[in-house]
Amino acid sequence: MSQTILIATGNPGKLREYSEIFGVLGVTFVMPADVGLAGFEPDEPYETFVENARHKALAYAARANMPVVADDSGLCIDALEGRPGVYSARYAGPGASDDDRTQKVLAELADVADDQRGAQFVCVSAAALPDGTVESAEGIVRGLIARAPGRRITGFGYDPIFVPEGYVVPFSEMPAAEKHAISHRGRAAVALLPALKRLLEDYRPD
Ligand code: ITT
Repeated sequence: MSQTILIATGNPGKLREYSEIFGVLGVTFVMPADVGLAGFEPDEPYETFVENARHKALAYAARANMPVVADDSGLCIDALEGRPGVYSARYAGPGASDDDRTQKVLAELADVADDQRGAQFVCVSAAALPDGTVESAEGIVRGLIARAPGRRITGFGYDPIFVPEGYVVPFSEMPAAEKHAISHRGRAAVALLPALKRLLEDYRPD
């Protein structure tokens, strides 16, 4: 695959992860700042990951006039009836940090027993063309919410409190490639790949 794709996100953690995931797959990519879209923030008006991901991808593709990959993702906690879910980025209000959001989640789960701390990261990865064509795929990874945050060595966001099923350390303490091999984003990106290849084959720049 030799064409250029815009990794369409304002989140530096996601940017790095898509660069790593697609780097392995041999795709050429550019970032929003490379095409004059640093600071572009399409709205996320929907209640589902898939609708928001497709909407975001289409908004970036129309603005950048090139193929894009975007995602909508978040942490869905069983004991919180799926929260923060699609509100993961905004969970502790405007101006809050990743640490503020993880602390808010830990406080909400303070009285929740160890065997009730199940959760899943969900990611819908969407590829879009400027003509309005859009494809998407979902990835999920299940795990447990830790009692206290681990060290922030890799990853971003809620990684220090998410211990994937079958592991004893949180995502934030795993080598990046090991996270991508099982993560919601890694799985969504790999599942999207056949459709992404088709889109790029059909794409004719105007
Ligand atoms: P863009 O819309 O610009 O892509 P965003 O951060 O606002 O950036 P989302 O609305 O999809 O993106 O929010 C996803 C949030 O879910 C993200 O900000 C993190 O808080 C959390 N999240 C998603 N994937 C994660 C991961 O792999 N590790 C840790 N937290 C993650």
